[in-house]
Amino acid sequence: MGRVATTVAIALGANLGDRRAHLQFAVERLRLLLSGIRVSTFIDSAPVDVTEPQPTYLNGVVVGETTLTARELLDTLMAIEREQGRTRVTRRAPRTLDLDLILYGDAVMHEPGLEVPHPRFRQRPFVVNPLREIAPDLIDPVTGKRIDELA
Ligand code: PH2
Ligand code: MG
Ligand code: MG
Repeated sequence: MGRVATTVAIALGANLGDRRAHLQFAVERLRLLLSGIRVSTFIDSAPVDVTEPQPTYLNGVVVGETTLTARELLDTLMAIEREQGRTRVTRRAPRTLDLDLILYGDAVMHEPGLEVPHPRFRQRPFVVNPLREIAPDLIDPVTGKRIDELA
């Protein structure tokens, strides 16, 4: 009995070291994990919601299909972050690689460490704009809107 594949959106961010290499590393890992992968353009983005000045982010979004559960996918994303040298010093500290689960099909989940849709993604152009580029017709299950209606 196979699990049904779920369409997921993952936001990529880096603002330490070779940012493009870090995002490319993540994309290679995600190619092994997801089927039908779509990768957005990477964009420079000024840090938002940070207390101290930080380097500019490079951000992008990947969309694909997985048979992993949301929790399994989240654990795998964190393992990829660690592989790329991510340490968790303080919340929202500069980082080599950040992989955030934005959408997991039409699931709405509020569990410790696992909130989908990502609660702030609608206000974040560095997520919504790359997502619109590759998947304008995905539906945000909270607002019921298409991504290109959010942007
Ligand atoms: N990530 C944050 C906080 N602020 N700002 C930009 N521009 N890009 C990010 O990826 C980002 C941020 C926390 O994960
Ligand atoms: Mg983040
Ligand atoms: Mg994160």
